[in-house]
Amino acid sequence: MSDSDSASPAPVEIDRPIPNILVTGTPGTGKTTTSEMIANATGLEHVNVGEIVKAKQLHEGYLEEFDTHILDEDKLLDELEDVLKEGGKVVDFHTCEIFPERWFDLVLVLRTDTAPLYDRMEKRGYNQRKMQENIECEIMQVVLEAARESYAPEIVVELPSNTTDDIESNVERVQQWLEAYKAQHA
Ligand code: DAT
Repeated sequence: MSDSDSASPAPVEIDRPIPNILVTGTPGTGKTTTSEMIANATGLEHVNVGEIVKAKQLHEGYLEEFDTHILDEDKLLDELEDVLKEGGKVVDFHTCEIFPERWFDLVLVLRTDTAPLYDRMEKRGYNQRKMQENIECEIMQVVLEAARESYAPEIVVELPSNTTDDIESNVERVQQWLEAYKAQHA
């Protein structure tokens, strides 16, 4: 299948002078670290969706077996709609398919090899079940496939996130992309 597969969504043209970027990927791939660095380098504002969900209780309880909160999607979308309408945000979340396509101008999907991903999750104290699920999710490229099904292929970019050098070069790529975007939308 090519990137221009006819089943993929067409690009949604929204004329925002400053773009919104979604940084997504399996937990532990480096979304928060990368988003913070993008924000520091560009002046865009980091929106950590996981933190908002917890702080504003946008969930319907906690699932102990999976060590995760059950997201209240409607409440979350209502909350974020206002935040994102001005543009200029770097949104960091492990799920990408729940958001309206029109919200984002660039979708970065971070990818990490099994060994470093395992180490990072172990350091975080994830239980075995959660680690195994996330490793499988990463190997099966679940988030990448979801991003490709939910957004126009030309705005979805897969980026390696195994080392700190990867983070630096990813941030540089975003800086270059942002300059081009701003020039086009000036
Ligand atoms: P996420 O937000 O995707 O769950 P994170 O940014 O919180 O991930 O990173 C988890 C841990 O892994 C954190 O200690 C920083 C480290 N890390 C993330 N990306 C990395 C990378 N590309 N190289 C080295 N360490 C990384």
